[in-house]
Amino acid sequence: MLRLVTIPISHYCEKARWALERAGMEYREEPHVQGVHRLAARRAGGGTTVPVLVTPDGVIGDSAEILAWVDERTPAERRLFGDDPRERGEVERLCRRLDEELGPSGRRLMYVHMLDQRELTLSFNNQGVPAWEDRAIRWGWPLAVRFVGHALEIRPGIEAQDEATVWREFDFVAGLLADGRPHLCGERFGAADLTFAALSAAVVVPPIYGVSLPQPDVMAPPTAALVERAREHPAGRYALGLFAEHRRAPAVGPVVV
Ligand SMILES: N[C@@H](CCC(=O)N[C@@H](CS)C(=O)NCC(=O)O)C(=O)O
Repeated sequence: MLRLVTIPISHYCEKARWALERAGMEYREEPHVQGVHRLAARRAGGGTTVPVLVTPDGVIGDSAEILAWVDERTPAERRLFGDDPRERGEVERLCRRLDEELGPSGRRLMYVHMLDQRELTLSFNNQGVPAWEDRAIRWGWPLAVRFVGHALEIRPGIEAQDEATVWREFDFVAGLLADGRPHLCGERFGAADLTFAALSAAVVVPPIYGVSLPQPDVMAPPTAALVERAREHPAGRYALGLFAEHRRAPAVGPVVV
């Protein structure tokens, strides 16, 4: 069976889960907390980031490559990428932009908010991870905060910069949709849509997701205000609509170990 090494809340991991489940591929998820994920990723044969997908063809340590691998094995009518090479190039360019801009900025922005809300973060961060990892991160919370701060290069004021990047990328996506197109790159739901929706999850915090996420009513007021603003943005509304329409309860779900 396919194995997917994850940090359960990670939006890059959500990209991989969504693609696998949409394609009806059975897989076993191996969720880990931040820090331990590096050991797990390496042990599985990947690099230092998750998701890592272990397949009979080899190990894939990048979410965009996982999408491509899954797509090659998906029936034509369900594929995320079209056949036309020029159109595919455009889709890949857009996905790369989202992976490089929206993904890291939205993630760091939300971490800055959530690391101040220890109890709330612990209530959803550790879903499905081994018991010792859950205990370790609770006990060593200050260390975990330092690890994440270092890994993400969090420094005072960085959240203002990240928030500006998030709104810029949301405006960019809303601009694409403004001509009335049903999806980001064509008539059908595709890789750009899945990538945008999954990566926007850091700020729109969808109620439908691979693991349950806390909703604004339990967040600190500045965090709740950020999420509400993202949800009201035309791009945020688009992302929530994609989750509602295309991220249904999977016929084949992950087997969490
Ligand atoms: N380009 C990679 C980025 C993945 C990524 O940044 N994953 C994060 C989790 S959201 C990670 O593992 N970060 C921890 C680290 O860098 O140690 C992909 O798309 O798979």
